[in-house]
Amino acid sequence: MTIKIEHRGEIAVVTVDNPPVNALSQVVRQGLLEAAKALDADPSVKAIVLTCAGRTFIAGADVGEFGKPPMPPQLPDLVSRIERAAKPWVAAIHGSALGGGFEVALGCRFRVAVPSASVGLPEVRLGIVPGAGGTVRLPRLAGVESAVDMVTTGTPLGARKAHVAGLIHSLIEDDLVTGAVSFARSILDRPLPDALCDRPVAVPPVGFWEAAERTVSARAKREEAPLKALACVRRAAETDFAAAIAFERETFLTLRGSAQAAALRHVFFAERAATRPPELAGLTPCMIRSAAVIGGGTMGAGIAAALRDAGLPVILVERDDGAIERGLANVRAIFDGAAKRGRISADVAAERMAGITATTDYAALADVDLTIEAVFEDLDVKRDVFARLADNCREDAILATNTSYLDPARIAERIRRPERFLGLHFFSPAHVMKLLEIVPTKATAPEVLATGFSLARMLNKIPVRAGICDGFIGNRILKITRAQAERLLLSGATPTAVDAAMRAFGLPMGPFEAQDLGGLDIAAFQRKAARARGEACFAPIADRLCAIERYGQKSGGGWYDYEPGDRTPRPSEAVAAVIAEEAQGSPRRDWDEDAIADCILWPMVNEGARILADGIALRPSDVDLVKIHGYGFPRWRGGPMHHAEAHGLDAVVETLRGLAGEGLAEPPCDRLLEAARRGGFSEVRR
Ligand code: 3H9
Repeated sequence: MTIKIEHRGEIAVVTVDNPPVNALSQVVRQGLLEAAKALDADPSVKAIVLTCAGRTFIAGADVGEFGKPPMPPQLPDLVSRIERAAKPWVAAIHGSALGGGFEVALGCRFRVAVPSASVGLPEVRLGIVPGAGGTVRLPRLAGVESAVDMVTTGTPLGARKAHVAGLIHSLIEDDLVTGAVSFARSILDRPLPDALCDRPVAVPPVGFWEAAERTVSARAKREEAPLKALACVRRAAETDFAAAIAFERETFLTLRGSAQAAALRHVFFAERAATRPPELAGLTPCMIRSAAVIGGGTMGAGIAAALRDAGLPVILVERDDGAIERGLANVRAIFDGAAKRGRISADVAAERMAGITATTDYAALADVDLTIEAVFEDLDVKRDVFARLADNCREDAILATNTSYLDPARIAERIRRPERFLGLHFFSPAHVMKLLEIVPTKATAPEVLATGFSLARMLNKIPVRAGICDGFIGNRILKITRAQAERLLLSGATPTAVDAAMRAFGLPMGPFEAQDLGGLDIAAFQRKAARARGEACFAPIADRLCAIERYGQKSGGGWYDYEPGDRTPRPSEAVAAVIAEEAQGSPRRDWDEDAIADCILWPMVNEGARILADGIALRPSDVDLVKIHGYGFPRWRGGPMHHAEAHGLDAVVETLRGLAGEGLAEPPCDRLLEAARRGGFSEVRR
């Protein structure tokens, strides 16, 4: 039974049981509406406790229903019915009361919660605004400032803070339902507070809305929902309850059908599917209770910090005492930075650091469950590390490499029990970036692969399985992006125009600014290695810039010039001269922002399709997650594959054919053509 009613004396306990997260699907709405009516009519009931079975309170509307025609009863009507019930409802919250779940709780006259619970209105993260009175009731309860903050960021509030802010009436330390029933009894002979719909909204100070609009629009960049959510709260403050509810509902319904909401829903489900790939269902991952990181450079230090953030004790291995000092300093800088920014306290920073032991002695790794190698990208150096790991670690310890370009299978060639080996490709800075490419070799045992996914969950990262090829999924596409960016320069665009177009598309920075920030030397080093393997690499201008030691910001100039101590990119005459020389004889054309974006994006999608055809990525949504979480592709565009589908694959194919005709891109690959014929990548199953 989805809705269960039980009587504890004069208190009725209504339990929602709709796994996994008690989403408000039609049957839940219907059941709650009927319960509200029945309990109003039952003279033995004086108050109602609303609680949920399983891991959480109601986590929101059923997002899976958003693409379908709405089915009655509507959530706003249910919330009003509970709010106007003849007897007081008490929401008893554990886990998360989110979105529609929190809106139901706001319809209840009282809210109690366990201290570990959280409440919030995360709708903007799905490209929508609350649609059942959240933006209208919350300012009446919490004040306009708090409501604006919660509604426009979507960030939930922990129960303790929510209690202080007056959103929760009481914290229940012991059994939630027992505590909630006692609470309900305690309010029976007291006058009831006004329902939220009957309360006024306190007027904010002069200039508040203008300041909020500036803050929200700067943060939202080109996302539509946060500013619309702000407009809803403003309407709640400036009109009566019914008019504000109508405005919110209209905004919700319009946004629900928007391209951004569709993209964000796609990402929402892709992220959840990524953590539990169906092909690994039923496998038991190995326990990870301790870890070691080999190499304390930027990557190694970031990985060590991520492991410590997840509570694992970490051994950091380096070559000598000097390298140990530098490695520890790198990790310390991460925790000190987090403490400075207020993300963690100084005590927590010290505790994280105390959990790291540094050594040069591989014998110290005799009992670790997991080792992650993050040393120099050189096959022999890495093989040497793994030979030592194999000699010193337990037979069942998992041995992982963080290589970004080398073939993990070749790194593992000589180790004993290669089934415990896999690639775990972190992105820099590893303690921040959400993406983890998990790269099994043919020998990797299924349980070891499954452990990669469970580790990602421990580290709060998005795992994506990648096959072995140059650059795996992400860097293979990055190579195409960079080549396209250079093709644009050779045919008449400037670095400034290309970067501006990609920022206008929604990327945090353009391809040339990004290279200047990261350093051109890293890619040059990789091209050198690739050419030594006999592979062709297209980077005529970047090669010339590296030859004159223009490596980016670190050398005072790269694609742009920089003034000392200033990171503002300035167009460079030296670079313009190199481009002009390299472009001699190439046909030139005019480029506007859209054409530039097409020339970069559609070849990325074409490569994504090839990656699928090669089995390097298993799902188009995996390619999307890689670009969003590893490379800053705008989440509200849904990733390149979703974006291409939403744009129309026929149009993508046509543009690619045009670019290929001008020598500016590869023609569409078979997989892309097939997807275009079938109307989407997901339809193409092998
Ligand atoms: C809304 O409420 C609009 C209203 O204002 C207006 C209406 C008129 N729907 O994350 P997990 C599934 S908008 C459907 O791994 P956790 C999820 O796909 C909504 N399904 O668990 C997964 O399925 P599977 C506002 C949902 O314990 C499974 O549940 N609410 C929904 O790590 C487990 O998910 C939100 O945005 C949903 N709403 O975290 C809250 N939510 O097992 C979104 C989850 O088949 N949800 N699923 O892969 C969350 O933030 C987390 O799920 C939560 C639990 C924190 C609750």
